[in-house]
Amino acid sequence: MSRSSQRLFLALWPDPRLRTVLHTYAQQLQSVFGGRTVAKDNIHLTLVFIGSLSSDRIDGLRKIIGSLRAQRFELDLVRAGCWKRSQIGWLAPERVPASLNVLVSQLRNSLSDARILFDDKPFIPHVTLIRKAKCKSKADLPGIRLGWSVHRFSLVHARTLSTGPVYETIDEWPMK
Ligand code: 2AM
Repeated sequence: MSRSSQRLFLALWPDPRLRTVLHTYAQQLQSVFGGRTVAKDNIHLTLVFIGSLSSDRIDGLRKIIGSLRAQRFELDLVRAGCWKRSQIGWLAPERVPASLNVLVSQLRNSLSDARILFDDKPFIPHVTLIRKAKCKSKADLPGIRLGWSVHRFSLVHARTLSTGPVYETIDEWPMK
């Protein structure tokens, strides 16, 4: 990737207190699924993965996204699971709030209008807590019930260092 482009995605970023709780769940998941836990500061829920975008288009992207109006919602993370193919252990809601689906649709439409490419696979909201998971039986998993009051979303720059991924928030927007 050239230095004049950045790898970007839009995400919900938990506040530090919730990240700590999520990281505790990550350790519980790890004892069942194996693999390695996602670093506490890296825990998030991806809304749209954009990938590489030329740096000179980022201000335009921020303007477009900043003009959207999004509604707050409550996200109840009550399901834990593991995807063998991607070797990911995750938490997810049982029911996807309508406002979350609306937000993702608005973001995708705005990106399409601006001719910005993104990963358009079906949106399956999940918080990745384990990578390189072995995905054994989840019979031993403790019950999970975690409430997340979502009132902002973020544009994030992803970099891969020798020590692992580093995510830097470029901008964030409140929800009404
Ligand atoms: P994951 O947690 O399910 O792996 C940064 O890479 C974030 O973007 C991760 O949360 C990752 O999801 C998500 N993502 C979604 N689509 C992606 C893609 N095509 N390539 C890389 N990351 C992707």
